[in-house]
Amino acid sequence: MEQTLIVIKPDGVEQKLVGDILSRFEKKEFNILKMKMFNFTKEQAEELYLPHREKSFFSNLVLFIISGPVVAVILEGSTAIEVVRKMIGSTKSYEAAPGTIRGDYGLGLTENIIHASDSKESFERESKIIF
Ligand code: FUP
Repeated sequence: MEQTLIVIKPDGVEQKLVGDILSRFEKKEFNILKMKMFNFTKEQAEELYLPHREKSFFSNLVLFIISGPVVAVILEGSTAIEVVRKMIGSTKSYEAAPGTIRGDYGLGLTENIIHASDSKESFERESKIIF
């Protein structure tokens, strides 16, 4: 069994997608191990997106993720990291395949509904910031 972290971003919460998104992961047989709704502080957000600190979109990304409440969840299941990444879809929502979360709910890039850890190392680092 493997664990991964998802964060439903402020646009996902605003669009009332929390139930639908959690339902997808539950139907896929993931266990919900931890869950919390909260607002990121600027410091936490900068820490989360540290790997992107040199990118031009960094400050917009931080401003967006602190703009409203988010829901963070630790999921557990077989090859969770890879499967959850497949279920969320491509970073650019307008390119994400239909049937994926980003593919089904929006066209944004910075505002792309959901975050999911992309490796074991990211999961360890990111979940410590939040839980
Ligand atoms: P992902 O792992 O799919 O969330 O994507 P990345 O780690 O590459 O990017 C992290 C976040 O930065 C994405 F959720 C969206 C945002 N981003 C932008 O705002 N502009 C860009 O050009 C690329 C990414």
